[in-house]
Amino acid sequence: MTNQDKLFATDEELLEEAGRRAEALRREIEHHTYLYYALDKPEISDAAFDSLMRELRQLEAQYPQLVTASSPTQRVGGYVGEQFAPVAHAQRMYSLDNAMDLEELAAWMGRIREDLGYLPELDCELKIDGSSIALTYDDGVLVRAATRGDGVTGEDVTANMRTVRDVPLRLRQEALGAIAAPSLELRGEVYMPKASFERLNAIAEANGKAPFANPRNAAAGSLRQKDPKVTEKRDLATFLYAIGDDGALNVEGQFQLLEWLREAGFHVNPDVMLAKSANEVLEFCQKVQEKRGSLPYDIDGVVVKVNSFALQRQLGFTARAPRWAIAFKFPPEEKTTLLSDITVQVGRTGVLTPVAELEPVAVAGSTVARATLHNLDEVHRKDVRVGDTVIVRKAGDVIPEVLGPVLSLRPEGAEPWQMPATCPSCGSPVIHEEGEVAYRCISLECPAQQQERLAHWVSRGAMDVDGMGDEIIGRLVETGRVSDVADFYTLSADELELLDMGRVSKDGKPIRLGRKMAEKLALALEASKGRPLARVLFGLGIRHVGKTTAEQITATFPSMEALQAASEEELAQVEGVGPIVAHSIYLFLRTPANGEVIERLGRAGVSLADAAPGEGEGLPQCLAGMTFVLTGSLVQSGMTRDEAGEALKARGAKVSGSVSKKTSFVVAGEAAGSKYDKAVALGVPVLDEAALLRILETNEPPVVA
Ligand code: 0OW
Repeated sequence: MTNQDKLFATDEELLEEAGRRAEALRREIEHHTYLYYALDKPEISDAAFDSLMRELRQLEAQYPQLVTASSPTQRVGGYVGEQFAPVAHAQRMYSLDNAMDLEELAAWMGRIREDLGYLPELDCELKIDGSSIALTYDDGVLVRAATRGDGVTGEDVTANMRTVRDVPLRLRQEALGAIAAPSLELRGEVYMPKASFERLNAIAEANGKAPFANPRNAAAGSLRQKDPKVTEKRDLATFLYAIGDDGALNVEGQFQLLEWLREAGFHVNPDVMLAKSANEVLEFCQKVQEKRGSLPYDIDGVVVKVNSFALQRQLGFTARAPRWAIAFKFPPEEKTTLLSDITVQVGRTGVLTPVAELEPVAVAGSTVARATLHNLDEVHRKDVRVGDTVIVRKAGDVIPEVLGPVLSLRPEGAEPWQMPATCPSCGSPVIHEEGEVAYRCISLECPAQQQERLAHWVSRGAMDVDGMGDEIIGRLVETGRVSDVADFYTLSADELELLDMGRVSKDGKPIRLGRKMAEKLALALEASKGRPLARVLFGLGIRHVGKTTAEQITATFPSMEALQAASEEELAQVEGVGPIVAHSIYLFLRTPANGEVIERLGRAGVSLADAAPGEGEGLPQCLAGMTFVLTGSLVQSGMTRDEAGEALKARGAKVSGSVSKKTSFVVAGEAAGSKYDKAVALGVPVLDEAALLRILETNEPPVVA
């Protein structure tokens, strides 16, 4: 229709003309997408392609009724289904049995020859190292994409897969003739090309984010993004290689299926071969292994399939995989490099781990510069020494592993490696217990273990400092304000109030802990000072000393002083404590840094001895002759009513379970019940929780109003 014609055309004629134009543009855009992504043979420039897209978008904006779900403009955000909803696959998605070397591959071919009486044509394909995907097309239009999941049920990732440029939103017309069913489920691998992986990790590291370990993880992670716009930027790609129901298509075998998939507009891997003999298969595997490093995507082997679909049906499946296919896995790639040093990492539980520092070397697609050596026994078993040339490989294609030295290259005078005598993180002596593999640092002041030890100290089973969560501990550690558990007791509410939480508010001001939380924490720390000695012992995090053991020990040794004076033998006498636990306690208490922390705890007022029944162990008996009743929950201090009762008794009070005229005071926590009402009725003075804490803090009797 010329512009002249348009002047006289009716709206219907204009709409019809626009519809024809839109459809022509879509076909042209799909054609060039196919040439570029499926055949890797683009015929027009990106700029020309973009102008076709621009015209189509303008036309659809002018005539919104023309938009179709399969229009190339609808890739991002054009799907309204629920992301990650469970999807039942039309046919089960099997996994593959593995042949770990050429012998096992030859054995598999032997079994096929055995079962069929001859060796049939074998289709050989690269094993793409990505994430399995199933694409469903109804009447040639993409209606759903799902992950493999457990093979029976996957997750709906349609919105994300629509953004992957080489996935056709509708099948090419040329391929429709071979289709024998309205719905087709096609399978393949979605992967991230190596170049995109490197770029993505460079961006992640620049933003201080953790990099992906490998392209497979990156592809799987990109597929599960909530926002398809994020997935779109991840440069994902696909290779299609299977069909759910081979009866839905008029093709006789795998090789032909791959040709149809290409014809239909899919990206199919070009490295495929129809082998006529076992030798051809083995040669293919050899050749692919050699060129693996130069491919623009990760592969982890070769998939060999009986080509004929009829023979595949004859051979059938085992519980988890087809009998007519096998995955030949490449042996892990091995390289040699210099072991320039063996350093030691201190874990959060104090275990010392030797780490191999390597001259960086490319192994199986990524650079390896460090590898864990696990423990001293492993270092000696492999006999690797600083200065050695060592053999490195990726176990399971992910974790770098040092296999051992190239002895002929060992430098003169290289000595067997030893664990350091002192902890690299804090300098305390390193402990190695008989029969144990691990070497440890047991110092309370060890920076590497700080966060873990502090969090343990305040935890419910230990000193139970209500409200002292990991974030606050983290900030106290990061600001250098708290290094060990005794430092907790140098904190005041005023100081806690101003603690910088390391985040800024909308107007750019640093967010601080605040008054309310600061007071709560100060009270909770104060209350924690009265905990039984078993809690203190458990809170110190001594190896092999759990809650129960701690209680058993303090039943025999009711004070820290007695404990510190006890010999290993005396400790080992305690029921439930054997020589190993006794040794661990003995060593812990004799580590200078630990003695110092315990001493500071005592000075800060943390009770280091259990009150013998009735005796106030030095606390002023300011409540002698008074009877208290406790009701409600003491939320502010986090104390249980029993603990509050203990604390009152330790100051000479009697604690009763019921209110009478003889009751001196009722302490009412939150949600106090009938005892509160009775106290009011009888005119018994009622104290709130803050008043209780004041008594415990000042050791002054309450003033009767
Ligand atoms: N990763 C691949 C690949 C392939 C299988 C599918 C079902 C029975 C045979 O490149 N080229 N061909 C197949 O054919 N499977 C592959 O990968 C499988 C899918 C599930 C586990 C493996 O990754």
